[in-house]
Amino acid sequence: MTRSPFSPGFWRSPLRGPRFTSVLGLVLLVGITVLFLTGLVSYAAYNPDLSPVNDKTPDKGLLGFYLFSWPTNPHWLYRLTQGIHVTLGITLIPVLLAKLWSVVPRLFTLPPARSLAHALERISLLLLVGGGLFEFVTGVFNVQLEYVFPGSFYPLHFYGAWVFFTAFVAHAVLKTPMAWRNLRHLRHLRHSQEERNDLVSQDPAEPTVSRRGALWFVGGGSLLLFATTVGQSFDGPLRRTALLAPHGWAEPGSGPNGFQINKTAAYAGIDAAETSTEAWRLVVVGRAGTVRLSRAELLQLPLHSAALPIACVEGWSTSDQWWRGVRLRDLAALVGYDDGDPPDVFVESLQRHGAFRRAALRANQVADPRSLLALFVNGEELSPDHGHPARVIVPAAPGVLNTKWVARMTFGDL
Ligand SMILES: Nc1nc2c(c(=O)[nH]1)N[C@H]1C(S)=C(S)[C@@H](COP(=O)(O)O)O[C@H]1N2
Ligand SMILES: [Mo]
Repeated sequence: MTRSPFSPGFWRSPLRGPRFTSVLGLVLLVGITVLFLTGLVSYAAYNPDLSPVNDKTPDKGLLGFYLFSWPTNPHWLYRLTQGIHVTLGITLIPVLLAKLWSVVPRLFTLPPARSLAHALERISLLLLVGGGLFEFVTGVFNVQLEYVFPGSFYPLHFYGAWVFFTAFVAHAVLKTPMAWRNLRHLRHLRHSQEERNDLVSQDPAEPTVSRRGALWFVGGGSLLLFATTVGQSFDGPLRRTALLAPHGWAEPGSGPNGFQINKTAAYAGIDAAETSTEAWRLVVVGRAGTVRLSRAELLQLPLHSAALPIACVEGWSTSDQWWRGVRLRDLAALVGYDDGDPPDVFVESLQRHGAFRRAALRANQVADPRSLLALFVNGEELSPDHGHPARVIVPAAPGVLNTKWVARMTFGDL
């Protein structure tokens, strides 16, 4: 039988109906709201107002209305918010797909629009479905293979989120009351009432699975994705359960420096000759001038320790590591900011190419006594891959702001 998807008898699954769609819809209502909020928060955490360095979304205009100074407390803040964003996003994939499957007959309604209002509703659905798929696909690609989007993931995912969420709010306002009613009256919902719904096939095929079974199947899929992703936010044996996480497989080695590495020194093109004690100098610039420090001179400054994690935008994080080095605010004091009120800082690494070779930190991050230019980790010198001879580490900040192989720091309001 070759019926077209536009003909009423084409979609025959007996699972489709308001109940199935309502359950999935309500799960997404909560889940996508959390995704949107944690996403906005993640964007604020980059300090995009410290343009042009950190801002990967120029011309954001009004959409940056809510930006605020990302706090340094609690020190695991970004680890939590971004862990939730990525893990929840991946976990919701089966729910999103099942929801789309449950309403797919509506995609093929003819005529495409019965009235202006109907046309507008369908356009909003296009933004909703297109926007949703777009956000999930770009998100997964970024987590899995960052370089599919050379430098352009941020604007895509950021603007896409606003389009998607606007359509999502409109859809939720229109549909939530009905979805809620459908579920509250689950047991009392008359079969005859259900039948009037356009999602219910008038000529259903034989069921191969119950509705409840189908929901368990979707939930099981989500649970499986969750269980193979969440481990990337932890160390030790748990990390090895993160089969789906891109770094889940890579063994970061053992010993004090044996925690996850994002880009290796070889990848970043760091030349051992440049990082040797003889060659390397830290250049610090501020209103009082420029100071050049050798490693030996840095070691003469007061050294402090802080237990802080690395938490990447990709969702993975490490537990707290013991970093030891010079406070950023002490470095600010060397170049004219010794009044206890340090400014922003622009940090540049030895690396010549690549997106994350430089970053800007806000004054509140510089002022925190746990913010360090670290020389040691867990009692040992930094390894080349973790940023030897010196790297920035800031509490609660996204990993991307923790510049490795630091060569130059410029203090002053950005
Ligand atoms: N110079 C430089 N610093 C960098 C990066 C980089 O590519 N180059 N990557 C950043 C990112 S995205 C993260 S998550 C952390 C990872 O630090 P780790 O490799 O020590 O775990 O380093 C940050 N610092
Ligand atoms: Mo990162």
